[in-house]
Amino acid sequence: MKPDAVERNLIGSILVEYERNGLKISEMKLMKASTTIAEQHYAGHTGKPFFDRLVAYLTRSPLVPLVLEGENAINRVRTLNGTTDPEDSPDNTIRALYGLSLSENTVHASDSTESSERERAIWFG
Ligand code: FUP
Repeated sequence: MKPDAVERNLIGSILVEYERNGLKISEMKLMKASTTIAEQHYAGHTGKPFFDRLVAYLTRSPLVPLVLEGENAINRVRTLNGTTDPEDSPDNTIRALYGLSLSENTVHASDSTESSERERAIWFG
C-alpha cells in the first residue's frame, strides 16, 4: 500500500479487499521508504521520464509493504488491484475505488514469482 493510501486512512479498506478474497497476510509493517529502497524497488524503470517523480512519491510519507499468500496469489492480487491507470481500471478494483492518478495509484503488486522474491527481499530483508 503506497503513501497516498496511508495518507488517506485507507489501510483498513484495502486490507478488507485482500482478506475477504481469502488471501493470507504473512508479513506487514508501516515504514517510510528510503530513496535507496524506492530506487531498488523501481529499478526496472530507471531512466524513464517519470522515475524521479515515482521515487519522490514513494518516499514522501509512510507506506505499508505486505506479503500476501494463497493459491495463484500474484494473479489474484493483480486482479483485485486493477490496472496501472485508475481511470481505466475495472469497476470495484482497488485502483478504481481509491486511485488518484497514474502516478498515485494507491497499491503495488508483484507481477511474477521472480519479482515477488526480489521485492520481498527489498522490503523485508
Ligand atoms: P504496475 O505493475 O501496474 O504497478 O505498473 P508499472 O510497473 O508499469 O509502473 C509502476 C509505477 O510507475 C506505476 F504504479 C505508476 C508509475 N507510472 C507513472 O507514473 N507513469 C507512467 O507512465 C507509467 C507508470
